[in-house]
Amino acid sequence: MSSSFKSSGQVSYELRGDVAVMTVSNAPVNALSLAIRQDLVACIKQFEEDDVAKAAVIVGAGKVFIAGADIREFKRPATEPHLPDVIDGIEACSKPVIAAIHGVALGGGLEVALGCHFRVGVKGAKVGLPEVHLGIIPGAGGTQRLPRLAGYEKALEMIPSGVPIGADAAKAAGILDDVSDEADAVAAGLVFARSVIDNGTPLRRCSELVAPAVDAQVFADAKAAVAKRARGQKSPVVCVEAIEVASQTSFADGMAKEREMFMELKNSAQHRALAHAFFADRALGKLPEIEGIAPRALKSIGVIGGGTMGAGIATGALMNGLAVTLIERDDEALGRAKATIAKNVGGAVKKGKLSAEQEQRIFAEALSLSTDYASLSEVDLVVEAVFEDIDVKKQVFEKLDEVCKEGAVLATNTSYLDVNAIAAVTKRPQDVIGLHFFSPAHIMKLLEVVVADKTAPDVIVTGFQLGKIMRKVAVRAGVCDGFIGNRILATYRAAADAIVVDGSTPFEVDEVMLEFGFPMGPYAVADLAGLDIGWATRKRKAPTRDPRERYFTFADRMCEQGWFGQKTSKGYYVYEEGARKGTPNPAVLDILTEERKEKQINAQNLSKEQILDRYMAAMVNEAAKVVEEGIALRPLDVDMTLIYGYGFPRWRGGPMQYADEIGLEKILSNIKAYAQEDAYFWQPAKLLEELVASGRTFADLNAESGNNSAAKK
Ligand code: 3H9
Repeated sequence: MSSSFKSSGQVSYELRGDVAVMTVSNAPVNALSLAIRQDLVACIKQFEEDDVAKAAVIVGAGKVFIAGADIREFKRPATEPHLPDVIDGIEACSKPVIAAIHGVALGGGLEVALGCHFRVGVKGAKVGLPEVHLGIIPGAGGTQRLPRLAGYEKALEMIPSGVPIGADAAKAAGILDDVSDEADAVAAGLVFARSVIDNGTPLRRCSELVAPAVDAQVFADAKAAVAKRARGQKSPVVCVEAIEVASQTSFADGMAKEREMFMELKNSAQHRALAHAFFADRALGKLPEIEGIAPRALKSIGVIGGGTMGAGIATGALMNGLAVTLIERDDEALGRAKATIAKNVGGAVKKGKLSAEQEQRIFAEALSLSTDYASLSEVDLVVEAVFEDIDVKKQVFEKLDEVCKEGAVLATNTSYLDVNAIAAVTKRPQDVIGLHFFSPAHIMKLLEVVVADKTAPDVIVTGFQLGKIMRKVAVRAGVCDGFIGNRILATYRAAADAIVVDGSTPFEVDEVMLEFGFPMGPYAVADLAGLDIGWATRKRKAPTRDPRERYFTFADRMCEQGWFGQKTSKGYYVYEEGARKGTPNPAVLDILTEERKEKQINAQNLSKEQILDRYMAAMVNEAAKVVEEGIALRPLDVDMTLIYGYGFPRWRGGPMQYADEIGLEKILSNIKAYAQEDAYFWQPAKLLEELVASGRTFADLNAESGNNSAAKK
């Protein structure tokens, strides 16, 4: 007998002989929305009352089983039926319920499966509890059922890291009862259900299992390790605490405690920031100007210049399957470039990111080295990474215009020069774009796709496509000095220099930013990058410097003494031979005292909070100008640029998200107060003033752009 029952339509109920198949369909990832939760309750009731059905199989429609709770609903008050209750209902069922998993079962999706009496996966399926990446913990029994089923150590491995595991590993851990050879989840579930019915296998409820006891020290160690890794992020530590609760109390009490912990984190700024980052990641490539447009062919690329940057770009492309022709001026330079690439690729092999065969193929087949531009005649895209000088770059583009095939994309890796001026020397400005990689280019995630006035839409798409192939996070940027990232960096660095000259120390500023969540403070970063780089930029900009700008000399004084940072063992910090971490260089303080004396500055003693407020106000103000001018299309583009390229802590969501949390009114009033001291530097962004006047936020701007799925519904 076959009957069909449809509740609201999103979870269907269908009898296959004596097995009820419940199919969750909520494209694209079957997130557990209110409608799905209601339907699951209705389906379970139907199953209990169905005299024909002896077992039930829950499956997901489309590509995955269930990817978790619907994150978009977290902004709204929780509505019944709550997921933990839905899952308790499944587990309480008097007849066997089997989860048949394909694709992924993540978060609430795995929690649904853990509420079932049995779990079977098809090959390639993955299971995980990635809630920690959203600043929360599993909140529908994951922290209580998983340790009971798979043991505390497995739970401590999976939940605080959020990393999913494959079907075989899940079976080995006892999370899956079987990995099926069947082609699809329905077939796998039906086979499993048959054996359960025929064998009369007793129901196995995770809530009733008892995990082997572990020493309390295991939790203490896990907490310490996680806290060190998480540096300020709360959810990883709370994940450990919630698992520990499972070892201390009854299942019911553990569930109540888990709910409490989950709700507290769900209402936290860290969750809002990480959910924002989740949706922002997915919105980056969704741009009206390229919607529906296909990329150009992209199989081979050329790289001009084999220095650190060029060799890094070539490495990244080669590691991701592209053929690369690298151009240098002579054989010696080519030899150096090849050695750098070999070192980079060798490092990737050591880390297990690449196989020895892939390494061999790269040097046997994929990499060509040449001193002749004519070798670029057939490549699909060229990235120029030569010396940062507009005249040198223009000469390169004139040559590229002569030798490259029609339709080839011509990209410059400049970090601040005018891409329009570079495009203008070619007869094909529509094919010219900026592709700003960050060093080391085979490792750093960020890629600014810099769109010039005449860049064709399919060239923009091809820029994004290159980012995808090279596993970068590509952000669209407009043309200005420094694009999105370096322009904002220049401003907050200038604010830091003012803070330091006005009385604080570089070490205090670094400490504040480290505590904020950056991996390094700005002065430690400067030491790493090389102080000579900033020195060269200051000299370049000297002729055009506005006389109203406060100019600070301490960094120049340091460079004049040959202190270029780590590479000379001395900069803001002093480095022992081979050490990457230094100790404060006291001589810097003398140089600062000297500058204050010269400029008759009375040193002010700023608190940590005051330092942070100034630093962040400078960052947010410049970021607002970048959005106002259309250099970044949306605030979220700025946020992701700072997170992926500049070490901004993801759990704070980027500067614009941070500003929304602090309140734009407060940021603006701070800026106006600082302007009393330096009206030139602290000119408030018009956009910031407009938003404050209209009571809107940067999040509202993201939503108004229509391309941020977090704002949908
Ligand atoms: C949770 O479960 C809490 C519970 O413990 C407790 C509750 C009480 N919700 O990534 P994609 C959207 S928390 C809403 O591009 P892929 C996504 O925004 C959740 N929407 O595809 C995108 O929309 P758009 C724990 C979601 O194939 C579209 O789906 N679970 C959700 O590269 C396609 O996504 C997680 O953290 C969601 N849960 O990757 C898993 N998930 O097209 C989060 C996705 O409008 N999800 N969307 O931009 C993922 O890791 C990946 O999306 C997945 C697919 C691997 C599933």
